[in-house]
Amino acid sequence: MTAPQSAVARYYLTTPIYYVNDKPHIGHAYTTLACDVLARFLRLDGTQVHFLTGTDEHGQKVEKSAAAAGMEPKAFTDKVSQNFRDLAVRMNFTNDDFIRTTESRHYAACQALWTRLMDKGEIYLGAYEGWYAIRDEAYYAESELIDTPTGKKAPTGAEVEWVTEPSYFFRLSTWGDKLLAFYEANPDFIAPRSRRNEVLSFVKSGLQDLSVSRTSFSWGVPVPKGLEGGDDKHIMYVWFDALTNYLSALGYPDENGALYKDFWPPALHMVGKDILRFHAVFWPAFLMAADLPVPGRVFAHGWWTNEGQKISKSLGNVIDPLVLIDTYGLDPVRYFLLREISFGNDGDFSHAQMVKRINTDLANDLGNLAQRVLSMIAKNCGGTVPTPGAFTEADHEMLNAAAALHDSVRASFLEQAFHRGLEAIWDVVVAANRYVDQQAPWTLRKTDFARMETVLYVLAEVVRQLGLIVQPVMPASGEKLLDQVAVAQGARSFADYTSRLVPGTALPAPQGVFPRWVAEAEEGAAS
Ligand code: ME8
Repeated sequence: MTAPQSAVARYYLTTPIYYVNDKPHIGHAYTTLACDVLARFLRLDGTQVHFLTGTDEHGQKVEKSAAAAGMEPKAFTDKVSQNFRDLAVRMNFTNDDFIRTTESRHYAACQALWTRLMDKGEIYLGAYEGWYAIRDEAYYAESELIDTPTGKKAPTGAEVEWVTEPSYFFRLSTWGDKLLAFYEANPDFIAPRSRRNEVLSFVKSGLQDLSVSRTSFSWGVPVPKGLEGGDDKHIMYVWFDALTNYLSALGYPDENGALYKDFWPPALHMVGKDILRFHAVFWPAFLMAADLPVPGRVFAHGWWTNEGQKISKSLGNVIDPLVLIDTYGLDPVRYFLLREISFGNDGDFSHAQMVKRINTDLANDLGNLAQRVLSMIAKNCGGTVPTPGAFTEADHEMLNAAAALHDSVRASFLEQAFHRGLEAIWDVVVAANRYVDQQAPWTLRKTDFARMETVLYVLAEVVRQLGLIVQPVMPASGEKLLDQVAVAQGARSFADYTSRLVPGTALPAPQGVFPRWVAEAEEGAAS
C-alpha cells in the first residue's frame, strides 16, 4: 500500500452536483458527508482545503420536473437548490463553496472550455441519431440496451427514447488509447480497484464520439455563437455543462486567479458508482483535449438499500436524511453511514443496525469510557487533571496506541477507507476500556493513590486524543469530549495531537456525550 504518511499541503475535493429534480435523499447526504469528513480531517491537519458541492440545474430531467411543478425552470431550480443548501447546514457540512450551474460564472467557464475545445478541433458539428435516457441524462448504444416486457431499456432500467437531431460532437473516439495510458500511469486515479476494471473494459471496448449539444429543448448553457456552423439553437449536453462546474468554481477561465492557481487540478472527485463513467472517462478526456491538468482521483462509492430493499420512489422507501437526523441525532447518523459499510461497497440501512451502533459503539464503548474516567477524576482528584507519576509499560502502550491514530486515520481517510479509520479509532476505544479494567483504578484508590492518579491521567489523555480524532466524523461530540477534558478552543487541531493535558487543570462536571437510543415504547415502560 502506498498510503501517504504525512500531511498534504493542498487538497481540492468535490461532490457531484446534484440534480434539482427532487428533494435530497440519503445518496446526496452520503456523498457529501464523506467529503465533509475528509475536508474536516485535512483542515485539522493543517492542509489548505477547498471543498465544493452544488446543484446541477439544467437538462431535460430538470426541465420536465419544473413543468410538472407548473413552474418556470429558473424559479423551480431556485427553490429546489435551496433544499440542498439547507441539507448542508443540517448535516453540519463545511463546504467552502456551493455552485449552481445557472450562475453566470458557470456559463462563462462552460463557454470558455467549449471554445477551447472547438479551437483545438476537438468538437465538430454533426447529427445525432440514437438512444437517450432522460432519467440518466445519458446516451446509450443499441448494444447496451436490455429488452424488457415493456420495451427496450437502458442498462440502468431507465426509459430510453430515439433521438434524431443536429448535434456537436466531442472526438472521444480518439482519446481511448491516451486514456488507457493515463490509467496505467496513474493506478490510483480510479478507486476502488474493482471499479477501475469496469472503466478499463468500457474504454477498451472502443469509444464513440460523444454528442455534446442538444437542439430539441432549451434549458441549458447556450453553445457560444459565431462558431463555424454554430447556431444559437444548440445548448450544451447537460454532462458537458455539469462536469465543468469543477472548473467554474475556481474562477476558470481565469487561470491566473488565486483559487485556480492554488487548487486546480482537484485531488478528489467523490461520486456514486452510477456516475463513474462520466468522471473517469469523459471528464479526463475533455481536460486532456483542452490541455488542462487532470484530477488526481475519482472515487466511486456504493449504494444504500433500505432494510434489504433497493431504494426507489415507486416503492416509497426513499430515505430522507432529515428524518434520520431527527430520529437518531446528527452525529450518530454521520458515524453510522461511514462505519457500517466498507466505503466503496454497497450496504444496507436498517433501524436495528443503527440502534446497535448507537448503543454499542457510541454509548457503551466511547461514551462509557469517557464517563467512567471523568467521573472517577471528579470524585477522586478534586475535578482537576491528575498529576501522573512515572509511566509503566502498559501506560506507554496505551498512550502510543492513541498517538498512532493521527497517522493511521489520515492514511485511511486519504484512501477514502473511512470505515478502516473508524475501526482503528474503535480499536483504541476498546483497548482503553480494557486498560481501565486491567488497571482497576477503583482498587488503586485504596491501595496506591499515586498510581491511580497516573492511570487516570493516561486515560484522560486518551479521551483528549479520541476527542480530537473523532471531530471530523462527529464534530459536535468531539467538541463535547474536548470540553470535558478542558481543552482550549485553540488547542483542538491535529498539531495539538502531541501536546499533553496539564496536571491541575480544572475540569467541568462530567456529562454524558453519547446517550443510549431507547425506543419510545421502552421509554414509556421505564417511567
Ligand atoms: O448524478 N445510495 O446527480 P444526482 C448511495 N447531477 N448513493 C446514492 C443512492 C443510494 N441509494 N442513490 C443515488 C447526478 N445515490 C448528476 C451529477 S456531477 C458533475 C453531476 C448517489 O442528483 C448517486 O450515486 O442524481 C449520485 O452520486 C448522487 O447520489 C445523486 O446524484
